[in-house]
Amino acid sequence: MRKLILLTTASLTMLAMICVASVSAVEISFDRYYNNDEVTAHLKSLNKAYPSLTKLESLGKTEEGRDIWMLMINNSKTGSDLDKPGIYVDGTIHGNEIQATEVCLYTAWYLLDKYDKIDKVHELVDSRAFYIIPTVNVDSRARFFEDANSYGIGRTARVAYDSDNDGLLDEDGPDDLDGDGEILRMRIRDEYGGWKTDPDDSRNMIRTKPWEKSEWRRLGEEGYDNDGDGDINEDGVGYLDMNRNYGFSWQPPYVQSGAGNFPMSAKPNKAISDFVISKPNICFDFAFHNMGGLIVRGPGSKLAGTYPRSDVEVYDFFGHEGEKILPGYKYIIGGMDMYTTHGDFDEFMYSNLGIFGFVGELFFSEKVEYLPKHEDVEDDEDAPSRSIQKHKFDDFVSQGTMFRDWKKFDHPQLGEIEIGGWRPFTSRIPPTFMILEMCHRNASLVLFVAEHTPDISMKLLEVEDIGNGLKRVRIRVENSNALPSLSRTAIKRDIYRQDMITIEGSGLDIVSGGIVRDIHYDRVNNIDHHPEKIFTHIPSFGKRDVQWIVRGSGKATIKYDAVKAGNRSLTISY
Ligand SMILES: [Ca+2]
Ligand SMILES: [Ca+2]
Ligand SMILES: [Ca+2]
Ligand SMILES: [Ca+2]
Ligand SMILES: [Zn+2]
Repeated sequence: MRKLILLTTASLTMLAMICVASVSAVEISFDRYYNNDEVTAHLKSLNKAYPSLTKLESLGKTEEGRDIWMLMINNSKTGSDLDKPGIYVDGTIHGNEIQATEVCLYTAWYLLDKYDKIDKVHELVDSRAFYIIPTVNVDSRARFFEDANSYGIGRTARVAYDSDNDGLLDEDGPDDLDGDGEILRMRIRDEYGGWKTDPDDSRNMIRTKPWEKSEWRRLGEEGYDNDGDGDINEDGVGYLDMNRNYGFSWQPPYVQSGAGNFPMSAKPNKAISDFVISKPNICFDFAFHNMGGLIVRGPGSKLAGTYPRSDVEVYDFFGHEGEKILPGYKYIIGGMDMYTTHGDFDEFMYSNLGIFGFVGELFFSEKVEYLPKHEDVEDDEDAPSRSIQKHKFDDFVSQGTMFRDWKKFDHPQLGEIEIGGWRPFTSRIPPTFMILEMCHRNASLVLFVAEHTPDISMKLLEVEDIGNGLKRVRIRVENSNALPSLSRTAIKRDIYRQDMITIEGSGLDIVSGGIVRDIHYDRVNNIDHHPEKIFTHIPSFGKRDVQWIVRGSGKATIKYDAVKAGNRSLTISY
């Protein structure tokens, strides 16, 4: 018997060895939504399974004392993260936009799990640093799972605010009247209420025409008048919108709703801004939200001005490719094509720190509509309304799990009402069977941008004897990728030191040095002081030619040292 067990163990080990190539060190299935404890556990497992590739750090505590986790993916064997171009990814700054966390978690998992399986991923992880903060608004996302909730509740930071100026803070938010664990909608019979039952589907309501009698008035989310002031749900939790609380062109709440009392007043905002400032190597940031199926760039408001042409070209390069990686998504400009925002993360990153970035608005409502072919709908006036199509999708694809039909409830303040509507994990959030594709395609855009962080190479163009014991040394510094070593905004606003190209060698006597302005006309911008040290930047898919006039002969080392594009060196003989 004992022998048999040993034999079985041995064959199991062998089987495990055979399977090792396809097995994941950390198994995470992306067919459900994970609550905060589960997300934390996944991050800890990834960190434990990939100790030399990851560092898991709490950037600080939220208002309710939860950790704000940041998973750094950087191969410590290939150097410090600060010496590599960095990509920043975060999600769920709006606490009810929960799937953004899954996209971040998937991106982290994919980079690590595929490190030894896909050459391209291996190369990316070895040469770039990734900073992934799956959940910014940890408190509200955690409560989205824990509390009675609705798809529309939980955008705010957990900072009390007197929304109705009655001297009481957060005294009257929605209540789960019928105790089913969900906050749905209320309606009451009212012949002047503006709504009637849809004859095509009794679950649906449609607006009445001005001359028609109504059946229903809509009363918003379930709730009582908790403080007896005559209003229901007039002052729920918050409202501080962390994506209006960042420090570029912050505007007070009477201009920008949800701005908070001062910039970075919410704890995650302060923690994250301190963090990004400590990582000047970040070249690009992604902030995932829902919804709309959008790839959004700034400017988010007129106060940010217009972006320089060369930076717009970089944005367009990624945006247009992004629309193909993410079918159905549109690449847009936030402040022009959507609405004006002040104090948002994206503008803070670009206008204050000169860092390119996208807001990813995950998921769009057409994904949960029961659409016949698009052309048919446009020509067909009898096509069912969008809300009926959503009901049909629920009936036939989600098996009726998305909507709760109206039922009577005896409200102590309103009398007989009805409660029903779209349930919490619907509407802004895709059904669970759609999670994996959403995650993979969005992670693919992150990887595409990561591939295009500046990749600098140097080559010797010439060492030319120009007489009188002098030699002309020319080198070319090239960037084969789309992201420049510094954005135009970073250069214009002098946010970072520029890239440094130095030449040194024992006995090297440098007469002059500078950037070759025009190689064909032989024009050089010589610098006045310290010609051994030249400051510049390398454009998107561009180059810089550098020249030194030196005396004598020997060996010299040329070094390129950049804040966002890493370091390179080249040894030459002259
Ligand atoms: Ca109040
Ligand atoms: Ca309820
Ligand atoms: Ca009230
Ligand atoms: Ca009140
Ligand atoms: Zn959002």
